[in-house]
Amino acid sequence: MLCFLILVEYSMTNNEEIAHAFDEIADLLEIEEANPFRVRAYRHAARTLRGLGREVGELAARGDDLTRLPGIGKDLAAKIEEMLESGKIKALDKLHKIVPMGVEALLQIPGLGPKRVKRLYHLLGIESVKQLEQAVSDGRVRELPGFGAGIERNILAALKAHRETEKRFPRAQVRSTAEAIETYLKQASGVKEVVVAGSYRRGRETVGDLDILVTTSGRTAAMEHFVGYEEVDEVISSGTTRATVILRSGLQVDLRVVAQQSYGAALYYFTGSKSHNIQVRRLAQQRGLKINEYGVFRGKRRIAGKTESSIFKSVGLPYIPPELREGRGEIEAAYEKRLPILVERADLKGDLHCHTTATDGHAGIREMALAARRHGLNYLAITDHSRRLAMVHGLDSSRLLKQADEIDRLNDELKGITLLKGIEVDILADGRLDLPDKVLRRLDLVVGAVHSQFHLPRDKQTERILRAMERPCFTLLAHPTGRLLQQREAYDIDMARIIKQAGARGCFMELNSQPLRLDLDEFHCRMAHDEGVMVSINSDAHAKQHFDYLQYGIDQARRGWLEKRDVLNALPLRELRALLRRTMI
Ligand code: DGT
Ligand code: CA
Ligand code: CA
Repeated sequence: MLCFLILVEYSMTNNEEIAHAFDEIADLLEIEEANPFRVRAYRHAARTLRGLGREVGELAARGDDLTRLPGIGKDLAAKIEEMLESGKIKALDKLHKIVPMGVEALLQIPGLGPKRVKRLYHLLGIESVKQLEQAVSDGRVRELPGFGAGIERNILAALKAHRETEKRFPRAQVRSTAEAIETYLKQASGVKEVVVAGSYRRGRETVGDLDILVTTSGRTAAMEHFVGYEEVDEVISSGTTRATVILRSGLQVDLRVVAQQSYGAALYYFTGSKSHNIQVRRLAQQRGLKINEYGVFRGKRRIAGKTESSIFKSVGLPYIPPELREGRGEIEAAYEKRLPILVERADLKGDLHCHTTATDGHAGIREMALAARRHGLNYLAITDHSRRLAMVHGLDSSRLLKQADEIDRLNDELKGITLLKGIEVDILADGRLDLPDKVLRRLDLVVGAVHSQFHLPRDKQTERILRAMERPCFTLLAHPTGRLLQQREAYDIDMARIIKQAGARGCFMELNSQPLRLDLDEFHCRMAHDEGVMVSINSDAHAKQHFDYLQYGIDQARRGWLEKRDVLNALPLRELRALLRRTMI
């Protein structure tokens, strides 16, 4: 709390940020058909601020009367002060709530100012980019006053560009590309460090483009080498210090070449996120420092920049891991020395979800066990599907019990890995489990999952899962939302309620590490962390090599602020067993 007060008290916003906020207010007021004089007043004030030649914060701190600036009345002076003090303006927050988000998004489309957006919204009821596309193709847009065929063409072109920039790639899908480019760039003469920064380094589940940073002694050699990469389809731009290309896969790659002494500053800057960077820049300003991609400066003197740690140190912060840099409270936490110590792959002692040839896996129990051991795991739960999933030959009671006997035999024989007896039991539409309690009780753990009826209404779907969690043997909820990145939406459930209930019931949530699942997502992980509900980071392996997926789960867990103590399968086997016994009620 203390640090939060410090941030507020010294928050130093620059003229451009206030001008930008005023322009936003003007746009939204205009869309809301407010008094044109008010709209104009905000625009005028924004112009004044941009042309001021010195920071308005300095004037305010000196006690100058801001109403003496051209176009700034009492009301606007108060808003400037509000922004200087708190970094935001309540009136703007209010407008954001009134104007639908999709309408605001229309403002981002080139050629659509507030006047045209207002007409689209009020005359045609358009509230999203998607609806705009439909209206254009229906020919409704060109009929509007102030539009016409020329504007329509511009909008179409802008919509096309918009669609392309919207395109994001699952991170796992670009990983091999990122690693191949890294290796390739290291072959250029004079290249020293190569690192992929941006959202990729922050471990986001999808990335918009790759941002690669290179330090080198000979700039042009690195650049020429880069644009000559065989996968490059189109060179968008290339200069001496930066280049942008599009690969054949459609993925954009930005390259920056920096001097060794700026490496830390550039790595820090291009890792982002933007909102994290802006918050740290404010801290720097409070200390009279300037921070950019070349370093941290007091006046003309560079005081930091060689390493990332030096950047954080210069603003009085400990090192913040990239996964946390989203401007979601990590700076306050760092200040108050309560940053989480994020879980690492090496913390995982076992895996509680995998399949074998008994159902839809590609390897037998023994092979899976040996593969898990090679991946450094001490225990592995065998959790094949239950009978309801007939197309994968799901296990009925008798096959399941036979499998349990086989596991007992293998445990006598195998060294360095312990198999646990489990099942991925289907949660039926009414919340019952697909196998009887008396059979489930014979297992070490019961993983419950939804595989059907994805479209139940929110309360029904939530109740269904809550009811399943009430079953006496229920251990953990697998892939809790069922989403598949860019392929299938999460089912509509009240995750806050489910996580709370897991806490009350003493059962657990899965973070499924399959690269297109990553389910729980980062927000849900953080919810679990906040509620003290343990998460099991599982591979859901269907083949020997799938234990590699655990790394993706770890990346996601770190974005969700999870620590070792939040992770069920970071427990040593003995402690895990004790806990599992307690969940059986
Ligand atoms: P993406 O590519 O959409 O998945 O997300 P990022 O975070 O990789 O964003 P990108 O590629 O646009 O920019 C890379 C980093 O560069 C970003 O995380 C922070 C930094 N950056 C870009 N634009 C700005 C800016 O306007 N202000 C500041 N402070 N940093 C920026
Ligand atoms: Ca990027
Ligand atoms: Ca970029």
